[in-house]
Amino acid sequence: MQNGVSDSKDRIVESFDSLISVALKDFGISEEDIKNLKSVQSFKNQYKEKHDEIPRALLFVVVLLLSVAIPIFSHQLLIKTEFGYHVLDKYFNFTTGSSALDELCLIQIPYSAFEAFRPPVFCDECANVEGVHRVTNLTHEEFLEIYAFSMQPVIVTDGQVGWTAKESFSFEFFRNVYSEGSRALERATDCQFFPYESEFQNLSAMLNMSKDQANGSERPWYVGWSNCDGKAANILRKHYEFPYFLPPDLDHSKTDWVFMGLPGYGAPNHIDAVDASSWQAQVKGTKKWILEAPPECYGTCRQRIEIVVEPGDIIVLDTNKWFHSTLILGNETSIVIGSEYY
Ligand SMILES: O=C(O)CCC(=O)C(=O)O
Ligand SMILES: [Fe+2]
Repeated sequence: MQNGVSDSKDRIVESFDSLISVALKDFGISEEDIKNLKSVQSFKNQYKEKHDEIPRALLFVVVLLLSVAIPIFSHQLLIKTEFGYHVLDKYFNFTTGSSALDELCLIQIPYSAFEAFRPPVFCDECANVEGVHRVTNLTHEEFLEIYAFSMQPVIVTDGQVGWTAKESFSFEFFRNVYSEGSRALERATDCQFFPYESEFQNLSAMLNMSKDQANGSERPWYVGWSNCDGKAANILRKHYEFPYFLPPDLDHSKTDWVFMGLPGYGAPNHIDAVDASSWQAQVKGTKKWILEAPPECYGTCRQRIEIVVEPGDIIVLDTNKWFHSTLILGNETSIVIGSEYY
């Protein structure tokens, strides 16, 4: 069908050309006169428009590639590979005298772009997930087989037995964990800070809030941060252990995360781009998690799952595949410590 149309267009062009050569040779009309004829100009314009369609489509693809796909691809190449990291480090050293580590958060992809281009979830993984399991005495084998690398979330209710975190962790505790000058207190890429529902730009500002604000009688706050300070990590680890159900051969080398804030607040709905699933120990306070299947799995998977995590629980879920938001319930400030595992 398409070929038939373009064949007949080619024939029209051929006949048009032969008419013009007759006019030039036999009737002695000049080329200039022919060009100026209204009908010739309109025919040429129509022909040009048709031929412009392909270059325009090509131009669109090229612009799309240049403006979206290539920046995202190069971002990933630079951030996620050792070679890319080396290149960035050299570049930042040369231009600003600082390291790539300190500068990387300046070139993070905006969340909306990341979300639009995230890899789709393979919906078979959530098709049988009806809710969040609640278990105790979870063995390494069961954890590996059912939960470790699946979309089935689980709450382990005896996960914090023997920990002293519950007695020790508080706003004051975290204020004292970081010594002055700690790189965790300022902006740095390997120690991320999520201000969520707060006015704070970094961990330092958060830990320096007034006592009244900390205890909830002033402005709201709910924040999360990854701990990149080795000294602080050693202090934190005196008060918790790697959850007993995580087999030792899983890689636990990822940094700790802390999420902390007042009742009534929480993290807005989002999906993560971390490298693995993670565990979160609810040390204090009560947190509601709202999980949503990604849009590509609507109709295959349960669209929304809500679950309340109590103090003493550890929740394990893949935050790269479930959209999630949180809300602190009750009266107690929520304090959570967690990490990723491979
Ligand atoms: O604990 C929260 O409020 C949010 C945590 C979160 O988004 C995560 O662990 O990926
Ligand atoms: Fe998250």
